Amino acid sequence: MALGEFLAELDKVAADAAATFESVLDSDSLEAARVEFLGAKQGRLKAVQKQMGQVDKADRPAAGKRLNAVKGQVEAAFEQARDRLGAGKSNSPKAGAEQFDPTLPGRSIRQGHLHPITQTIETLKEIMAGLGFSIAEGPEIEDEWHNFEALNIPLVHPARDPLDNFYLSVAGVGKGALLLRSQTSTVQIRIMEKMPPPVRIITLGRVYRPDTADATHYPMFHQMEGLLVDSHVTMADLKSVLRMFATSYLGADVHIRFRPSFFPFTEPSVEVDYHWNDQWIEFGGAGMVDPNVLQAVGYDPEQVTGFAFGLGIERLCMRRHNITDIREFYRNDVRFLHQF
Ligand code: FA5
Repeated sequence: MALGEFLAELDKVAADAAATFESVLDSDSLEAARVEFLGAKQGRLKAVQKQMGQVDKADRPAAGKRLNAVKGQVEAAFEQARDRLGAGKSNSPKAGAEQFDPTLPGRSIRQGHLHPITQTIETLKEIMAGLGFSIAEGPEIEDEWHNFEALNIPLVHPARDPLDNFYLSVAGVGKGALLLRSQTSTVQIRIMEKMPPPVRIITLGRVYRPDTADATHYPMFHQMEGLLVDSHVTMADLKSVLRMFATSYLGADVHIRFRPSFFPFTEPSVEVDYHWNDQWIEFGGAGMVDPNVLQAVGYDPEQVTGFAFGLGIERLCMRRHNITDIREFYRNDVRFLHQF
């Protein structure tokens, strides 16, 4: 076989490969082209290579050199086509360039915002600051002294039942076993232990109870606790502060009522309800601080009296925003959360 004939054959394969790889539209046709030209057994380059043996011996080095050069070109054309399809992910060779249209309006970035309960906490703080209360804080992991004992809840009291609390299995470092606090009343004790009267604080935060979730209960929820201790504090003060708070947060037309109740750490005690959708719904507990509690923190019940309240923050937010199921707050559905 003459060298010229061999080279012509190679040129034909090179030209066909260049045209084919340039026009492949998708990964299937790319693979088909690869097999046609570069296939190890049946590929066209392989077929030309097999003819090398027929070329005159003297011309074989030149033929081999050219064969290698063409092979390099075809491989480069294949790689180029593969990169083009990979980058553009499109059937059109020029699509990668066409996809950027500077005249289209940009996509705006969705801005996040505070969770409705966090927003509610901020609003409640503002209202209570207006009534002269400052903010206090306390830990969510508590010892039995602050969660029960100092609050006049003795060891035998059913509120301490392991089935009604989230006790922790770690060894206690405080007074008694550790648990996730079941009420923010713990912070009353922590504050009174630290400072002498008068006290006028609120504290807002998470509390935990193994309650079954339903429309008005959740195992983790938030409370706002209030505590006012001074000389001559009366139940009338408690009722007017709660009424002022309720009308500020829920509107002047809200109806609230006080029902006699019992808490070990207040005497007398009440529960507070608001009226909503033809029902009375409880949103908090309150009362006059029991003298035993004042004594436990070293205050003199002959000198000072006080009131305390603990309100469910979710229940307040529900009434204000007309949310009928507490579970909405914790489903993490952005369609709900974005409304606030
Ligand atoms: C208490 O937690 C008392 N510490 C309140 C208190 C403070 C009384 C100071 C006297 C003096 P109670 O368990 O009723 O009380 O809860 C208070 C409020 O928390 C309820 O009225 C309700 O609004 C809310 N709450 C209670 N359990 C849940 C729950 N599982 N899910 C959502 N909110 C709840």
